[in-house]
Amino acid sequence: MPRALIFDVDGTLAETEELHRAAFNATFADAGLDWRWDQPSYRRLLKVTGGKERMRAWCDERGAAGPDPASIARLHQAKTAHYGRLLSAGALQLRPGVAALIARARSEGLALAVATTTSPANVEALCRACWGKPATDLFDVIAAGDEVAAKKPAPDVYLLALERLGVSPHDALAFEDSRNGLCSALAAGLPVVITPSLYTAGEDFSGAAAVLPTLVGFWPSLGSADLGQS
Ligand code: XBP
Ligand code: MG
Repeated sequence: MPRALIFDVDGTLAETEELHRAAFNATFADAGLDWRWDQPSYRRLLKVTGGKERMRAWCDERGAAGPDPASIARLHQAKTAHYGRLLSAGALQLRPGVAALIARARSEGLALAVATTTSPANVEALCRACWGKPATDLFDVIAAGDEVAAKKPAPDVYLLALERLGVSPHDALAFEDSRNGLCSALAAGLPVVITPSLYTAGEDFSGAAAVLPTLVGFWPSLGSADLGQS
């Protein structure tokens, strides 16, 4: 039985990427840029984790010099504001099984953490939109992409979450939706449950402890080496 559950946010707690994409496109339009990310482009660009890194990759892909790092950071701040507004409009729901798993983990005394590429502001906005509660009411620890040297698939953000939780990887279980996230958690020594999402279905999930369509009915009752529906 794990002592802690560590959740990815985007694609795992909720299908957020279409809202992220809309927020990027609104930001580009506001800035007078002729950039527009359609679904096929975004699928390709999602292999690059992190919004600032994704914009830089887009410029590189087009062979354009693009904005300097400070301008990329300003565009990303504007994108975060758009994303927060879209979330607060209330259209997003948690993926099936997520709320029940987190509620049960809390009631049975497990520690709960987030290990995400996105910002603490976006985690807060999502928790308020989907649970009507601040993130700190739900999660003991939040580890975010800009707090670490290297984003997923590097292990850094999971190692930070483990350090803040004070548990070893063998006593924790990670929940992810993407290959980048899987590689990050595995490299930190964690067993990983995958629920593929809109943009990650069909990726290679070799090494996952389980690949499930949703977390409905999921409870790690037999220990992290033997994961199943209960
Ligand atoms: C998700 C991401 C994030 C979001 C955008 O990766 O890569 O970049 O798409 O968030 P994961 P920001 O689910 O593996 O953590 O724009 O705030 O970076
Ligand atoms: Mg994800």
